[in-house]
Amino acid sequence: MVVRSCVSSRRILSFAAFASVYVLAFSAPLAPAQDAEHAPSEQNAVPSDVSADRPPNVLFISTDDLNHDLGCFGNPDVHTPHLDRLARQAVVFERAYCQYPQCSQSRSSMLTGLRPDTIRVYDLSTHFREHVPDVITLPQLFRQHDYFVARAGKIYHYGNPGDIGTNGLDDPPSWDLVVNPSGRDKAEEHLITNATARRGLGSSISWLAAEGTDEEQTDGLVTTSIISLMEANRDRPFFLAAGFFRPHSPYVAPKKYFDLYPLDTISMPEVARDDFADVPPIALASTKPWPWFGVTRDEARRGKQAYYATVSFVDAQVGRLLDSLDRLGLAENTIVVLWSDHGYFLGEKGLWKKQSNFERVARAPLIIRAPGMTDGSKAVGDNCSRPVEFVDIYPTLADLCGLTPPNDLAGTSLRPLLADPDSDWDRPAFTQVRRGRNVFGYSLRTQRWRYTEWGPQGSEGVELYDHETDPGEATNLAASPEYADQVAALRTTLRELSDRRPEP
Ligand SMILES: [Ca+2]
Repeated sequence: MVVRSCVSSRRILSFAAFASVYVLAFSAPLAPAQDAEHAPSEQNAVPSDVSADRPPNVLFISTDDLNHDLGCFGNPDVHTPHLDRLARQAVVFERAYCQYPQCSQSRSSMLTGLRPDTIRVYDLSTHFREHVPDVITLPQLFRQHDYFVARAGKIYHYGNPGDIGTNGLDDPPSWDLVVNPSGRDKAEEHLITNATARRGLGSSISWLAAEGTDEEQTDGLVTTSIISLMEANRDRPFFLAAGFFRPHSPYVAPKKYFDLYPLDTISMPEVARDDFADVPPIALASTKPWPWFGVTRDEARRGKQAYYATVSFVDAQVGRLLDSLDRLGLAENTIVVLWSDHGYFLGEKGLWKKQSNFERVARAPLIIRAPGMTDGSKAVGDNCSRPVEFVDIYPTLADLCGLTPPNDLAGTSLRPLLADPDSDWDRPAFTQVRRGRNVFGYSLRTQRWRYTEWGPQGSEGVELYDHETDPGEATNLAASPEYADQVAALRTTLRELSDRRPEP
C-alpha cells in the first residue's frame, strides 16, 4: 500500500516519501522525519518553553460537510469524545451560520472575511481573486505578521474526492507551505458501494468500511502532517490549518468506526409530505429525487451509519491533534478553532446533503478554544446561543492574536462572546444560495427567527420559522397575518444585504 503525498513550498529543502511510511522533511527548522507510529512518546515529550508574551499560535481545524450531530451539540448517539473534550475547554457556538451552504462559496467567504456577494463566488469553479485580486486572506494576514503558515488537506475548495492529492482551488499567497496527502480512501475507490449509481462519489450516498489504519486514510495523513509541522515549528508563532475531507461523501472510514454504529440502531426520520405544502418549490430544488436522492430506506440507513462512522473517524484525528498540542507544551498558547463549511441533511424532511437555506444546512459547528481568555472564566465549556457568522472568524482570530485586519471585513470579532457567551448581541446571521444562473435565496437568522426570501423581493417565495417553537422548521408562518409585523421587520434587515448584490 503506497501512500502518496505532495508537498510544495519555497521553504522546503527536501522531500522524501517512502512506500508504506509517510515521511516529510521540512526546513526552517528541519523536522525529524517520522510517522505516526514513531511519534515521540509522552516520556520524551519536549517541555514547554513557550514565552507567555509570544503571540498565540493558531490550530485551525476544518471539516467538510460536518453537521451538528455531535455529542457536544447535544446528540448523544454520535460518538465524538475528542470534540466533546475540546468543547469542554472552549466556547461552543450553537448558532453559527455559513454564508453559503456549499464548499467553495463558504470557504472563500470565511477565508477572505467577505460575503459571497462581495467576492462574487457563487459556484465551485470561480476563484475569489477574479473579483478581489488584492484581498488579504486570513492565513495571508498571519504570514504578513511573520507567522509560519501552512495547511495540509482541504482548506480552500477541492473537488472531494476528485481532487484529493492535488492543490485543488488553492490560493498560493495564503501559505508558506502546503501538504496534499492522498490515502487509501482515494486509492481504493473501486471498493466503495455507491447507492446512487448515477452520481459521482462527491455527490453520492456511498460508503466503505475500510481496511487498515487511520494513518493510511487521507485525513489520517493530514493529521500526521500537521503534527509534524507543530513539532518542526514549535519555537515560533504558527498558523497551521488541518483540512479534513470527511465526513463529505464518499463516507469512507476504517471499519472500527462503523462498529460504533450497529445498523439496527440507525433509524430514518419519518418524512411527512405535507411538511412541504407551505414551502416554495425553489427552496427544495437541490433535493431531487425526493426523498433521499432516490435511495431505499435501507440504503439511506447505511449512508447515515457511514456518515456517522466518518464523523467519529475525524473526531479521532482531532484527538491526535489535541494530544500533540499537549505533548509539545503548546496547548497553553495555541488558539484552536474547529469549524465546518456548512451543515448537512441526513434524511430529515426527506432531504440529503446541502445547498438549501434550511437551518440544518445553514448552521454548522464552530468551536473556539482561546487560551488565556476562556481558561478560568465562566465561558469555559459554555455554549453560546447568539447567532454568529463564519465571516466573524477572521476578525476574531486577528483580534485574539493582536493583528490588524483589513478594514472592510464583513464580520466582527467574537471576543465579547468568548469572554461571556451571554453578552448582549444583536447581530443577525445571513446565508444565501443561488438557484440556476441568477435567482437567489437570502436567509436571515436572529436569535429566534429564520426568515428567507427567494427571488427579487421574495417573488419566488418567502419563509418564516419560529425556532422557539419549531426547531425543525415544519410550519412556514410567512403568510400568517398575525406575523405580518415580524415579517416586515425581518424583511427590512434582510434587504439591507440582498439589495446590495452587484449586477452579474
Ligand atoms: Ca463542504
